[in-house]
Parts: sequence; structure tokens; C-alpha cells
Amino acid sequence: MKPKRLLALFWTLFLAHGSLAQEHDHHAHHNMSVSDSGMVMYENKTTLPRGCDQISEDIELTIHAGAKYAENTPGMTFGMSQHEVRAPGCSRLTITFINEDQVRHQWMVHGLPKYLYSAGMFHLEAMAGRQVTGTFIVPPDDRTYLVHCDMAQHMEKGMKGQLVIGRGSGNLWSVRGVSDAFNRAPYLPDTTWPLAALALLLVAGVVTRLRR
Ligand SMILES: [Cu+2]
Repeated sequence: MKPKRLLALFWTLFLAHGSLAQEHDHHAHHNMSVSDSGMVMYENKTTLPRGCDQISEDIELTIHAGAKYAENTPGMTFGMSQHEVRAPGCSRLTITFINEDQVRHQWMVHGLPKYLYSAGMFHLEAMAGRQVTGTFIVPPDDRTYLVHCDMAQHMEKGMKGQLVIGRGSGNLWSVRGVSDAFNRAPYLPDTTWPLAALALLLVAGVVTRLRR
């Protein structure tokens, strides 16, 4: 073999080894398990979050995803069997995520503490027509976490939800069955529109009187 070719071969082997090692590292880092059915990332069955002395409750839930769950909602393409999950602080949630569609779907929780969930996430991904099950333990604090499917446009098309721990920290906007589709302007008090209507009636009344 010519030296140049030999060098090329060495390089190929070297690079292949490097990418394999990286792949391995990647898996370990993200605590990921992959199967034909999909993927579970950042699973945590045993490590208690800070501020938890023990598991407060073991909760098992089955959540379905699919176009079927958007049938009665105009403008939406996808949906879930439930868009809100409520659980007490320090509970351990085991979620079985069943995908009834012919495209991939995810059930991702964001904003979890990074000392325990390295990207602040818990992530289930089910291939078309498949189901995956994963477990995680939530922190003690009252907080509302975003749950969504991160496939392109799926959240906008209906796959947005929330995980409410304890009393939560307020509803997220545009969660089906929970909150309005648009973020309400927070600077307008609830009485703004009734007051505006009253003002309009008064003006109308004055105008009518002046015309008499
Ligand atoms: Cu999806």
C-alpha cells in the first residue's frame, strides 16, 4: 500500500474511533436510553432533589398524543389526552407516553434543576405508533413547568402543556383547556373593559341628551 493511502486509512480509523467515543460520551452525559420505540432522556428514579427528604408520592400516568386529540379544537393539528399534569412536590412521576400518530412526538419538561437534570429537562420521545415510559422526581417548590413536543411546529399546533407542582407558579399561556390562546397584556386590570363600556354608555347618554 502506498504511504498516502496508508495515512488515509489511519485517519479514517482514527476519526471513526473518535466519533464512536464521542457518541458514547454523549449517551452517558444525557443519561439516555434508546429503543425501537423511542427514547428516554434524563431519567431519574432514585436521586432526591434538594429539599426533599423522601419521595412524597409515586404517581403513574399515561398520556396519549395524536391528531385525534385536536379534532375538536379549530386551528390545532395535534394534541394530548391531557395538557396539564398536577403533582405534589418531591413526587416521583412515571409517565407512559403513547404516540397514536404516524409521526414522532415528544413529552418534554423544561426548567428542572440542572444539578440533577443536566439540561434542565426530562424528555420522552415516542416513534410513530409506539410508546415509551420514563421516570423522574420533581423538586419540592410550588412551580409550573412547561411541557411540550419540540418537533417543528408541534407546540404551536397544539402540543403545549404544563406540569403544576404543588400550587404552581401561575398558568402558562395557551395551554389547551387551561388558559387563553394569547398572552393577556398584564398591565390592563380585569376592570378595564367594563369601565370602558361604562364610559361609552355615559358618552352616548350625554350625546342623546344634547340632541334633544
Ligand atoms: Cu409532536
